[in-house]
Amino acid sequence: MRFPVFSMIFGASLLLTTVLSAEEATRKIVVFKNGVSEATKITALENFGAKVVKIKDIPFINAVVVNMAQDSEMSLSANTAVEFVETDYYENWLEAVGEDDLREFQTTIQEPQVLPWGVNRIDAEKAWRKTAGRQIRIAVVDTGCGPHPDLRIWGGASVVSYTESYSDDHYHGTHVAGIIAAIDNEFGVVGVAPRVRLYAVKVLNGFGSGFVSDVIEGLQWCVRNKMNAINMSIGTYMNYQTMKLTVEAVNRAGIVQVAAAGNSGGEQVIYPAAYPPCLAISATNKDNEIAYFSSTGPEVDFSAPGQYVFSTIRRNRIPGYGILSGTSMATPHVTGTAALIITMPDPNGDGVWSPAEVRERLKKTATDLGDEGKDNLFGYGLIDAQRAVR
Ligand SMILES: [Ca+2]
Ligand SMILES: [Ca+2]
Ligand SMILES: [Ca+2]
Repeated sequence: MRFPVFSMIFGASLLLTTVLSAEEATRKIVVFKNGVSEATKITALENFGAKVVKIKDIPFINAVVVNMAQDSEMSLSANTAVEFVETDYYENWLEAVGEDDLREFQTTIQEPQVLPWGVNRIDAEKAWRKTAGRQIRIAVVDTGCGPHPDLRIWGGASVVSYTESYSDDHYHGTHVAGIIAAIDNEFGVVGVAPRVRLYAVKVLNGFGSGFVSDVIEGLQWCVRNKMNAINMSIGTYMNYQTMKLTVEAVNRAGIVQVAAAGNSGGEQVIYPAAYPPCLAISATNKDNEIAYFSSTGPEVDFSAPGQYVFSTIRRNRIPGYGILSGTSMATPHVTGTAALIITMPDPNGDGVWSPAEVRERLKKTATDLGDEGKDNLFGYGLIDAQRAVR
């Protein structure tokens, strides 16, 4: 006879806590129209009563992230203050290259320092006579970076919910960071631009997953903290309007964005690389051929070494070194080269390298590969750091 009583109390408490069950609730990014006041935003959201729970603000694209019932999206979209509503999916932003993922992980100190083949191939070490990227601010938007004895990290941020730390609890971000900026010392490896100021922006968790709003928030941090260039060795097949708007706004802020074309092995470049403001990077192998895993397509701008790349690793809190393959590894070769370029006098003499000026310099100095001229595999060709700063 006690069962019905228990059931009634249980049912009542369900009603009191929230209307949303895990199945019904979905994270949505609500983008408001320009000029809409804070009060109007709150009213628009409050019209959904208990159904809307504010998660975070993204003033950068005039948006808030909310939890709301799936069936409320249509009515909220129709609100006059609202531009559009998009689902804030949680997904994996790293596409591992099957059997070529993390080889030869070593925790012993690598001595003496080695010049990784990719850094050597783009002749970055020959560019260092002129510049090693001093004072240029580079953000790695990824799983976090380090700590690692071969990386000097100047700062950063974590936008993931479970930690304030931008330390890497995966290994991807640390590997990418080493390709850009591993220190020129007696041990380990050396990056393309070893004197840059490296910033770790942690937008993905230890599984390489995150919400699109986390990536957007990370890019917002890059603008607020005046980065010169952003490395995005991350991507998705989803074409989020919010992500596109963000990439366009970052470009207007004058920040160079370099992104991985993807590891599908097919003709589909992932986002954000496929958005016009981003430099989309495909991967080459040691024979200057397109790597078998590299995504290709008309959106590819440049290619860079991406197979069997040796760099810094941090795994299970232990720093070391290891080999990874992917367009994720090609991308930081270009970001590092962009950093070298930005230290040089800019073409139109206004003292600032616009993203368009950087793109043009890379285009003029790349080594054409494959079919003559720009093509879907290599874009304008293989990056050449030495020529880029000549
Ligand atoms: Ca080193
Ligand atoms: Ca300029
Ligand atoms: Ca070509």
